Amino acid sequence: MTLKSGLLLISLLLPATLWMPVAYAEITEALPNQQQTVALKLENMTCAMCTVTIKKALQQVKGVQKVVIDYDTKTALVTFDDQKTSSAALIKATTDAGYPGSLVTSISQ
Ligand SMILES: [Cu+2]
Repeated sequence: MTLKSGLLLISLLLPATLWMPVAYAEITEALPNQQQTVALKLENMTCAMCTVTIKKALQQVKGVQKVVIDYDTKTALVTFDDQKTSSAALIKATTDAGYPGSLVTSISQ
């Protein structure tokens, strides 16, 4: 290998080694926590106690990390691990509790 081709090789490898820590950080951040947030529109909410019942029902679903219920808009914002549960399972949980739900939007994080 000549000195010239050696330098060329280093200049080719250098950008790759600079990129690697960045790519690696993205992978390690994304993998342990496959978080997803969905908004569910809920039926039958008539009083403040309903929000407590729905919140409890959603929190019992394995993989659910955060539940925020908005009584005024009759929606639940649920953050969950999509490796452990799904929006269909969340809807089943609220429906079983007496509050049929439907998916409004899916916000990936
Ligand atoms: Cu109620």
